[in-house]
Amino acid sequence: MYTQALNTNPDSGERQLEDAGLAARFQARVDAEERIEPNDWMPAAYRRTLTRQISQHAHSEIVGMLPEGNWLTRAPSLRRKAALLAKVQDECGHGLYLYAAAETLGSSREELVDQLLSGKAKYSSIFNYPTLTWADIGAIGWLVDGAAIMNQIPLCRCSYGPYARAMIRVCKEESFHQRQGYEIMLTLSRGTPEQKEMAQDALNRWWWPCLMMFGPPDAASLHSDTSTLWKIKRFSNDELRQKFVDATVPQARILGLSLPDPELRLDEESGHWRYGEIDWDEFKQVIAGNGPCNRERLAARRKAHDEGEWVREAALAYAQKQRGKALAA
Ligand code: FAQ
Repeated sequence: MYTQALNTNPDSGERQLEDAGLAARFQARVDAEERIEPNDWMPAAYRRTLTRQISQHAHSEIVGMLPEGNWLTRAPSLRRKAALLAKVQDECGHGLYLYAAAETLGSSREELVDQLLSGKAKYSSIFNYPTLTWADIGAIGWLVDGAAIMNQIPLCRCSYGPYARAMIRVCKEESFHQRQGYEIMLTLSRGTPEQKEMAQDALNRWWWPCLMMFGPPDAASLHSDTSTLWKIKRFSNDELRQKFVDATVPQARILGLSLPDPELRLDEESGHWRYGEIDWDEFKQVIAGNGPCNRERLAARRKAHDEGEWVREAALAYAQKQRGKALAA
């Protein structure tokens, strides 16, 4: 184990030599599939990239509650409402584990949340699309959670221990989310012609944004090379996108729904479903803050943050009081 305390005078040549040695040992540990833990020495860039990815992942879970929260009061039955409520609460829990994992890297929760609220930190592009009908809740569970699982299963083997461990529980819960979404789609697609049409319309609107969730094409990915070297990423953006398409096409067929891509075809040789061109301009617009709901989502988060200030203050005062009691005892 190499600790941060080994970093001495930042300007000395000795420090550089020491860092080179530490960096080599760090990489050897990663290559040997050892887990890196919070108190271990790690390169500053590894710490930065993990803080960025984990906190953006946390923000995605928290902002991701908003499109579905919109339907909690309008779920078509008590059973659907209970399942959706449980799902949205799980997402909140995922955000909390992930903020806690990011905090182990040295940034405070307040700093990370400020980055979201100020628009400096990103969150997943997918949550900037509106939920227009009940079928959108089915499409989110089936496709958005399906894409999230595809991306997150490999993160259970990420080199950073706290992130990898958080992902295990998150993935188990996402798998329930995916099934609740698919079941909604199955019910609608076997229902009246209007219900089937509603399911098809939701699929048409969510399909392409879901493919964008995996990030830019490999050639345009900024962080993939280093994240792969450090075993944060185990598969590239395009590899995971392809796995998702291959898994989802047969599911759409069972539903009797068609994917909105005239170029979709099975490549017999490779066994992969080849898909048409993704609109990367739309992706860039959405991550630049100009998607259909970006402003609405951030405004909702800012309002919740402001209105929750008294709760944070009260929780802090209570914790201080408890600590005082424990010290006095
Ligand atoms: N949206 O160099 P890369 C969920 C940014 S959780 C927005 O390829 P990287 C659960 C990227 O940050 C969904 N920005 O980046 C749920 C970078 O910008 P930066 C969230 C995106 O990190 C379900 C720039 O583009 N999941 O859905 C997106 O190596 C239902 C260059 O990209 C995670 O966060 C995007 N889609 O790979 C909740 C998983 N894609 O940071 C509610 C963890 C890329 O330099 C309801 N994250 N960018 O300013 C990851 O696996 C990776 O961060 C990737 C991106 C694969 C997302």
